[in-house]
Amino acid sequence: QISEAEVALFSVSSYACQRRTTLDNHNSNLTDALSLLAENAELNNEDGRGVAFRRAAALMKALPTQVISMSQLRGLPCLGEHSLRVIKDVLENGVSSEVESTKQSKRYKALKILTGIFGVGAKTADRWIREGIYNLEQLRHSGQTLNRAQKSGLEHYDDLNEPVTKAEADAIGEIVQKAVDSVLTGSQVALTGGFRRGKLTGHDVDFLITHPEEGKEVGLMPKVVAWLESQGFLLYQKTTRNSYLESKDGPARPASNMDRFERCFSIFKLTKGKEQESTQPEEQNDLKTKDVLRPHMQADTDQQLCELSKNYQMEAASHKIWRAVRVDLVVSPISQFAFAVLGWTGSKLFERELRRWAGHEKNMSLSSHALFDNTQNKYLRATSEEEIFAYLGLEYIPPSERNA
Ligand code: 8DG
Ligand code: MN
Ligand code: MN
Repeated sequence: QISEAEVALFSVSSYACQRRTTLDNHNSNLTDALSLLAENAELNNEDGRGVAFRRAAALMKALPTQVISMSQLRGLPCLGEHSLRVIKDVLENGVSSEVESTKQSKRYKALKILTGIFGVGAKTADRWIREGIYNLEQLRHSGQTLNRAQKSGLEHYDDLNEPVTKAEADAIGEIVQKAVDSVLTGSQVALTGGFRRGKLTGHDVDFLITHPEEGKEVGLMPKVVAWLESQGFLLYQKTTRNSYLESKDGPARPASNMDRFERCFSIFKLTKGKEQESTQPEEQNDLKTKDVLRPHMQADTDQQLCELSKNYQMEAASHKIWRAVRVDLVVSPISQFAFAVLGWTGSKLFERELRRWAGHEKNMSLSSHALFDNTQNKYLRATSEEEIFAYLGLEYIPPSERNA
C-alpha cells in the first residue's frame, strides 16, 4: 500500500497542444481502454462522447510515469466522471467491464469489420447492420450496391488492414518523388501523418506536395496521378480538386476539419521487398484456381472444392509479390505549405486541440490553409511551423511530441 503522501501528483496542461506527447506511453492499459470506448462512440456517431474519451486517453498518454492509484489523478484536467470510472475499473480489476462487454458485443464487432472496408463509414455500416449484415461474407452475398471505393476496399481488405511499415512508406515516398519529378521539376514531397511523428507503422501513408514557385502547383495532381497510373502503381484513386479559392464562407473556416486542397485518396500497388521479388516471378501473381488445382486432384463434392479453393487462396497469397497500401496525396501552394504541413502531421486530437486553442484562447481561426486573427481582422503569414506556434502563443512542439 502506498500512502497518500507518497503518491506523486502530476501537473499537466489541459490542451493537448500545450503538452509533449511522445510515442512512449506509460499507461497503455488505461489509454487502450479509453481509446476503445472513444472508437465505439465514434462508430455510433456519438461525437461528443468520442472526443471526451479521446481527451482523457490523450491526457493519460502524456503522463510521465505509470498511474497506480486514483489519488494520483487528483486535480487533473480532461477526466470526466465516465472516464474516471473506466480508469478506476482498470486500476482495481485489471480490465474495464464496459470495455470488455463492448468488445464482445455483436454490434461493435460488426462495426469494426464493416468500417474496416475502405470507403465504408459509420453510417453505411449502421445501415448494413440494420439489414442483418454483420461480416464480409454476408455483405458479399447481400446484393448491396457498393461504390467504386468500397469495391476496391473489399477486394484489398486484408492488405489494407495490415499495418504499413516505415520501410514501405519510404518505398512509396520514392515512387511519389519520381512521379512528381517527372511531371514538374523542382516540386517537393513531404511525408506527413503518423510517419512524420515517428510512428513505425500506420494505416496509410500521407504526402504533401508543393512547388517553391507559387502557382506552379496548380493542376499538378492530375498529372502526378496520370503518371502513377501509366506506370501501374494505382489500384484505385479518387482525385478532388482544390475548392479553397471558390469558397464563399472564408478560407479559415472550412465546414469541417476537411480542407480544400487538391487531393487524392488512393490505393497503391506496392511491390514487396527484394528477397521475395527475386524468388517469385511476376506471372505467379495472377495464378488462376485451375493452375493451382493439380490435374490429379478432383473435386467431387462442394466441400472438397471449398478445401481446394482455400488451398489455392493460401498458395496465391504466399506467391503474391505486391500488396495494396492506402496513400493520401495532397497538393498545397507554397504560401500555405507551413499550415498544410502542420495540419497534416496530426495526431487528429493534436490538430483538434490546436484549433480549439486558437479559437477559445486566442480568438484566431486555424486551418490547414491559414491562420486568421479575428481581433486584428487579418491573416497571419507563416513559412514554418515554428512561426505558427509562436503566433498562437504556444511553445513549439516538434512532430515526434505531437502523438496525443
Ligand atoms: P495513421 O495513418 O498512422 O493511422 O495515423 P495518422 O497518419 O495520424 O492519421 P491519418 O488519418 O492518416 O491523418 C493524418 C493527418 O491528416 C491527421 O492529422 C488528420 C489529417 N487529415 C485527414 N483528413 C484531413 C482533411 O481533410 N483535412 C485536414 N486538414 N487534415 C486531414 O486525415
Ligand atoms: Mn496516416
Ligand atoms: Mn491519411
